[in-house]
Amino acid sequence: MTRLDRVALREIRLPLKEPFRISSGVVTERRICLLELRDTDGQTTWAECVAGEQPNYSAETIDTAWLALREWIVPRAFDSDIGDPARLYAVLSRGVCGHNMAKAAVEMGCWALAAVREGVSLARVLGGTREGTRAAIVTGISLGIQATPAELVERALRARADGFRKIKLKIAPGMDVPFVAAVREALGPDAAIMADANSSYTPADAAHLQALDRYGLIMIEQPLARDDLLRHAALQRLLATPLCLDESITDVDRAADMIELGAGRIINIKPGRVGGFAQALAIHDLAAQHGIPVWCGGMLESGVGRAYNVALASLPNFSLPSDLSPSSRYWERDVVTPEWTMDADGLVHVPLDVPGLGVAVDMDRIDYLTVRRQVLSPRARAVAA
Ligand code: OSB
Ligand code: MG
Repeated sequence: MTRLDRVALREIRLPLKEPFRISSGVVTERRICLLELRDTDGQTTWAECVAGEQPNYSAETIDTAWLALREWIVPRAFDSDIGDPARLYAVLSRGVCGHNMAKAAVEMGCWALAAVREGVSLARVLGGTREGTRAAIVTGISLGIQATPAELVERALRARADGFRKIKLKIAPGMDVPFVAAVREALGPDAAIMADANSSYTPADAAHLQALDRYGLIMIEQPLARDDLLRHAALQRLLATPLCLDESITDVDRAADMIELGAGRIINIKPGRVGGFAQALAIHDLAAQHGIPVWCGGMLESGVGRAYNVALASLPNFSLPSDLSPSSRYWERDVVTPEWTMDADGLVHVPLDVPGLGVAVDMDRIDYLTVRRQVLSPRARAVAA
């Protein structure tokens, strides 16, 4: 039996190089909750809770996650055998609705602890018996909404020159067709371009969204409300462009619903959004059975959260480029060594043969960025504030 022995929560503040704007809000500095986990074998690792500062992407925020971790999720984890991390999601979900990102932080940390105990990489643990683990991830970039099409084109050209293999444009009503048209015109017909609306349209916009069909987007991500699979299905029937769902897919059952309803043809898997790796793996496998491609989305993670996404994206059905940009796209300096890098072919290499996360945290950097800390232990829930 392996148990968690100590979980230390920290909030760090990491300024983005450039503000990141989506349809529902803008981020200039990431407030990130990091967890340091220790098990009863004395092994340690780090994890990241991907919740943002505002409840605009989902209901969770860093502050709700901190509360949920301290009050319900970490205490449940302390009472559980973490030897088989695949079983943890069900344990953490018993009597706790929602709070997927908070659950995921602990659950994924326990997968990393299992990797450390076994002396293998997280990617190997996740790959398990599946064939076709990738040694490198084909990477795309997610470009925030810009003031003008010209500014978006400038960033898209730079992204292509840097080697990114997919360019995602954030769109919103009033910031869509001319922006997409300008980027398509500048990059030419072969560039892999997609748009992400973050739920900013309604079914009344269907005719307007049909205008995007002529730009050859590889997909349109999450045009409608998060809990609206039915209307996504109706919209998909009106569009030639495949829909990809992000916010809507909160667990494997929602993925099954999407497939049955025809509400989308591609899934963006973010392990934080679905409560961790057990659900992410289930979605990956279900999608593979149905011929639905998946790719790994990002939540502007630090190098810690990125290690988890890189490991996940090494699975075989991650067949489209993932939003796993290198550290330098986001930060002046990341919190891990080595930092995450991308080569000129747009590949991020998976540290397949390094035990655990494959990167070390830079303790001095994390201490410098920390604004609050709370240590939780099975003996005394909150040891130090
Ligand atoms: O919808 O994919 C999204 C960031 C914050 C919230 C939602 C989304 C995003 C991104 C960022 O697109 C992608 C990245 O981390 O590079
Ligand atoms: Mg998205």
